[in-house]
Amino acid sequence: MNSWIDLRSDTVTRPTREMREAMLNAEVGDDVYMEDPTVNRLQERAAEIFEREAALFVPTGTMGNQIAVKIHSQPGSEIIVEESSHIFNYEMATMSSFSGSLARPIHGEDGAITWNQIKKHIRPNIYYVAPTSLITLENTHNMAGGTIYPQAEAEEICGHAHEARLPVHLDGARIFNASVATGKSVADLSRKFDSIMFCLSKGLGAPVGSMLVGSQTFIEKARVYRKALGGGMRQVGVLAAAGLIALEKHPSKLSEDHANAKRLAAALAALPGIKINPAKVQTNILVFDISPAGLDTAEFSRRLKDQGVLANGIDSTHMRMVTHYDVSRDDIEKTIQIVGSVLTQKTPA
Ligand code: TLP
Repeated sequence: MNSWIDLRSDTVTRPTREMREAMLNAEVGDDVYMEDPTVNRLQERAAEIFEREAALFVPTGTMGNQIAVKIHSQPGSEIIVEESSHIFNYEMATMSSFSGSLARPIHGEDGAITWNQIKKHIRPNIYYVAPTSLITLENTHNMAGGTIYPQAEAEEICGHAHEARLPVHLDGARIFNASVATGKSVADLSRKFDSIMFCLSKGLGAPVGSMLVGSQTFIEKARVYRKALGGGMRQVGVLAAAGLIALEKHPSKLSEDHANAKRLAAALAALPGIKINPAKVQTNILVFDISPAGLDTAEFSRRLKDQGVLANGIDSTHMRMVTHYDVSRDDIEKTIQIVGSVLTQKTPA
């Protein structure tokens, strides 16, 4: 156990005792032979919860997203992405190296691009341009500060895209946060999408694992690409056991993380030197501007760390803080105090 208040990400959670016990007792088999009963159960439950035909356990969200890109796109095509999306910025340009496609980034207000924007960037199937093959959206949007995709907009995009014979993939790493915040089921939030990736290892708290969800045909193809990428795991029921607890029991805990994020945002907004609109903090992520404080994020992070709080900048002026189940309300109150003292700390001459 360490005593850091770790707000760097919701990926940092440690598995609960219940998860560890489930891992110890997990019934396992060889999942490459599709014989791991715990993995099979997790996949069936994910498909049921999303009201889809099938699901596949993958080691990471990145692998899940990139398998979906590979299936939906053709080499030499363009993929429409939001400018600050994870799939574009933090997945090692895999859509170019693995799928052979080019990203066409579009700026979205609070991370949400609209059909009106997208339609101007769809390139036709003509011999002299690379055609658009896929659209990807992110809900909640990580770098926009955990924002929820407006549902009507997402559905409009899917509807028009399908008329244009274009698939739409959802990076739903934190779709359960969107579900808890809106009161809509994850199935309703994602029904119109051709495929969905969601993470067990973010706010849901599993140590490892993400899921791809979609049609039977999509998942059969995904299994092949997972193997090609070296993601065919063997007695992986030990991980799926923790994943099942994350999926069944942890969505209901996310509202606490959201309340903590809102409390933190309201307090930070009142501090001179910090710019954040607390009304925009909808889930468990805060992104705020510290440039009025006259500090860069490297220095701000260093000062926080000296006082026991871990948080990173996403660029030289913006910090990100993420709440999760290993951060208590008490930790949030301490963080508020510490941020206040960091802002007034004298810069050594
Ligand atoms: N996000 C991580 C970092 O990579 C930035 C984090 O700390 O938030 N989609 C979204 C929206 C994500 O936020 C992430 C991880 C992924 C995909 C990839 O998941 P993993 O890390 O499992 O490959």
